Amino acid sequence: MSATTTTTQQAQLQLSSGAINHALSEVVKTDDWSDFKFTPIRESTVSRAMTSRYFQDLDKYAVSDVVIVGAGSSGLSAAYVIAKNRPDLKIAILEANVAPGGGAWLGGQLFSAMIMRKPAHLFLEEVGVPFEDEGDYVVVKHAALFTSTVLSKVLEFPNVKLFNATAVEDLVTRPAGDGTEAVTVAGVVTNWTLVTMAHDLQSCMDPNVIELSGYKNDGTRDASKKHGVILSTTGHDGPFGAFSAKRIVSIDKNNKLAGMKGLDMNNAEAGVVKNSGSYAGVQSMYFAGMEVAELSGCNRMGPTFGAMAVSGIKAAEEILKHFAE
Ligand code: AHZ
Repeated sequence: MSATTTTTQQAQLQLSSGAINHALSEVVKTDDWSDFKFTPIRESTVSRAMTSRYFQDLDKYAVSDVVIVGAGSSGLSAAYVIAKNRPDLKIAILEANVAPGGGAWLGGQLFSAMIMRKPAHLFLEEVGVPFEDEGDYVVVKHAALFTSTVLSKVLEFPNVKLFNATAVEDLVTRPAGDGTEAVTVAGVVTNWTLVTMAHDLQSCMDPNVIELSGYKNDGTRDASKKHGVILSTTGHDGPFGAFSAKRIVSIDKNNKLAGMKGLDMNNAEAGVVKNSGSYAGVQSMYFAGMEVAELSGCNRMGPTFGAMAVSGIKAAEEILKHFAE
């Protein structure tokens, strides 16, 4: 404790007059806050505390083992499972929005409650989200409780970095090396979202990249290492949504974007889960969540979120198997 801190605290140490307990009770002993002070700080110290860490993270995650594109309910669920099982993997999450969470801050339309069909409630139990049990389905009292809980757990893992306000605007590709025209993904092309949205207004705002692990300087695979993977969970089509699905079908000549079908809860949730995971056409590419519906032509489910968590878990399991083999 610095001398200044001690002086500040001593000045504030007065006899407690009431029984109100809060985090500062030991520092502020009465309800008179007139002398309250913070420890001193230079403005530049605040800048450096943020920027040094951010640039260290950019450096550390310039080569990542798992790149998750999109921090909605499916991407965050997958991130949780991968980070929990493999603390040695570097996991970068890219989220175009300032606020991570995608559409899972509300249960549907403007309603608070989030519905999950069983057995997705087992994921809620694991991460510690309380719910009401309605028999075949469960209800979380507010979707924000699900999202904030999973998000907080994911961000606590030391091997996860969330880069928000950062859009993926292309994929890094390399020849698959099998003598055909096939390609593999080897990273993502990133930019500040506001720049991505304003490219037409600026003459040149070149992007940055995050490369997948397991490549040599000449761009060929290092056979002695496991190569990294991209998991795309950018949701259904929209201003940003279905980003990698749209890009990948323009790269993979053998596939077409099937397009999300109309709402059918029962078929949609099973369909998204079954079709989530690795993408057959392009090595190292995985999908989960509603982006799968666009890619594989599944129905949409509307406001039931079980398939988001479970497709994230399934894709995570396949990715974990890849790194375990
Ligand atoms: O901002 C997007 C959102 O947070 C982000 N994203 C999209 N494109 C991106 C890009 N770079 C970086 N190019 C990008 N981030 O991806 C996130 C997607 O979250 P989401 O909640 O939209 O998708 P999800 O598949 O995880 O959950 C979908 C929830 C839905 S939609 C639906 C229906 O319409 O019927 N039903 C459910 C349960």
